[in-house]
Amino acid sequence: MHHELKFIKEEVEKRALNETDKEIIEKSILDGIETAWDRLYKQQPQCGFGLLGVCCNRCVLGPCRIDPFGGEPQRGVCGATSDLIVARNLLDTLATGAAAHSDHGREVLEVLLHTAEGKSQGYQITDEEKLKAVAEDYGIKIEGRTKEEIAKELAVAMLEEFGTLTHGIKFVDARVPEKTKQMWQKLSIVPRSVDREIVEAMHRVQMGVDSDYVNILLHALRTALSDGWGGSMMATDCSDILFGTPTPKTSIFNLSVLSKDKVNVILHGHNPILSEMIVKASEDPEILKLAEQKGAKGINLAGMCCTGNELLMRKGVPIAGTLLDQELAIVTGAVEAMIIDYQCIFPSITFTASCYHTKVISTSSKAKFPGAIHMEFNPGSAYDTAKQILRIAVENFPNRNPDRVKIPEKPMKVMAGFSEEVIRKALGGSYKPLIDLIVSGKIKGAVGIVGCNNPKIKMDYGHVTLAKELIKRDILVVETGCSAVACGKAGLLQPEAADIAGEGLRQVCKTLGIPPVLHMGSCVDCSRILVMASKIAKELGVGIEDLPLGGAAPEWYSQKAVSIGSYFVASGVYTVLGIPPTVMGSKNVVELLTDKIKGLTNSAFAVEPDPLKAADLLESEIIRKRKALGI
Ligand code: BF8
Repeated sequence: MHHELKFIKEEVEKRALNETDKEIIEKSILDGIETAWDRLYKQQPQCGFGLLGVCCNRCVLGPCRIDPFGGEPQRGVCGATSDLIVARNLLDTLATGAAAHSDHGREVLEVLLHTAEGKSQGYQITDEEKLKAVAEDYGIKIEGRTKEEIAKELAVAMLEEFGTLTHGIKFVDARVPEKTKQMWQKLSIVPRSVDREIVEAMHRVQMGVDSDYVNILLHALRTALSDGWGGSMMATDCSDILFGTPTPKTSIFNLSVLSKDKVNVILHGHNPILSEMIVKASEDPEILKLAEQKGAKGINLAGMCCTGNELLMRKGVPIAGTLLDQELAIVTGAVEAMIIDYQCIFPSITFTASCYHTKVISTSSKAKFPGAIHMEFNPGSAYDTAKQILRIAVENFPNRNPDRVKIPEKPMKVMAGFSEEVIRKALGGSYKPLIDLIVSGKIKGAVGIVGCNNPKIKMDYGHVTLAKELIKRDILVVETGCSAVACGKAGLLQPEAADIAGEGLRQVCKTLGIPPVLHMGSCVDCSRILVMASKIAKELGVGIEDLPLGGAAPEWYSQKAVSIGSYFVASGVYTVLGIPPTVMGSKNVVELLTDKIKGLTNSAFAVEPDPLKAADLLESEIIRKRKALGI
């Protein structure tokens, strides 16, 4: 028994950095619940061909694979080499991610359109100022028109842009610095439309279409740009128009945010369309009364993954955790309902829930989960559905078994809500003060740390270690997605975290009362980072590729992260990955992405699992760019 406990403690230490996570991981082991860590273990050894990217399963001439050691076979049945197989796989992966972000964006646009037409229930246009600013980028007339008229024209223009006949994305014209755009024009990678690049990617990976790995990778960059400057940016901006542009707010993070005596509802997924309405319905007197009748002290909402980030940024809703917390939240035994939309939801979640009293409620027709209660969500009846969903959660409260409940008791305070607009306004309306700080060297540069958790890395270790190391070196950190949540759990999203920053950055943060790690939102909100970079570049009269910036995804897992990393690199931002992408089976592809691309976009990918070494790489790149700018 003693041995067994020691083994559990060791296992828990290996899995996570955060104490509250560790508490519940231990419970998961004691309760005999299978989690992603166990499934990763059972998958060992993972397929070597797959890890290197040299396995091709796209047609039934195969499946084929290439001998990575140079022996036979060196070609698939169709004749594809390792370069081609790797590049095709990468384009496929990236297009999947770009499609995920952009399809989410399209759904937000549809709700904006319905709202402008008065056909949605419970939604309204909240941020008129942002609506007008975005409409201006689209060349839409503002004077003398109602917000609904403007919003309708904007939503239609954006929806049209998904497959536009005009061969262009407006945000690219309106927002990308001229020099960066010229760089893309030279490479023929200016994105033409969101759907077109993704569909063309699917076309090119068909056998017998694109067989040149360089050509494929260039199209991959173009597809990624259609996500970053297209689908994702539309998702961010129209969510702001509907629900408000984020402003600074405080909240709390980690599994301790679950309540002992209220109905706990987790909102998991990505799209704010549903979850915003749940927030509204959670204040409905009818629902609150029902909760009281069932013996609960109210409704406690907690976010998870990027839906969590969306709600935190605009409403200050607490966040229970990241990708790897989804199963742990259920293991607390205190969750009445987990409401899901799409993306990053483990297909096993309903199985986990079946071991406790938790009900999983799916809401999107494109993301059904066997074992979940499906309650389709439509803008026309949004509020009614939100109430119905909450009723199920409340009715489930009496089924909670107090003997199986364990909720950690150390919530971590965070400050979040740093939209580009807020940062700019705090600086007095322009980036001049920030530029001065960078020129003076008080702040050396900035790095966007983004992306997921991955059980291949001790949960949060990569994000937190890298962020701490960068701020120590006077490099400002901006974050989105699960990375921001990881750093929030570690206390880095508080103004007090400036104490561990380098002297220059510390002074700046203390003066402004901000944390040294700024939470800028969900993963589609990486577009906020792009906008910020582009505004700084424009003020300086340079391209984004000239700025002392970096990107990192220390614990990424998702296809979406491949798209984000690629639009960062294509936009000129050097990006370090903590997990190798499945491209190592082609020396040529690796060389292009980590080296030769520098001559094209003044940036590149690097792979570095050790966050301390990743910090070295990012710092030296920032110094290189500073020198080139003469600062
Ligand atoms: O879209 S960071 S695990 S939740 S993919 Fe998923 Fe990764 Fe989290 Fe946000 Ni983004």
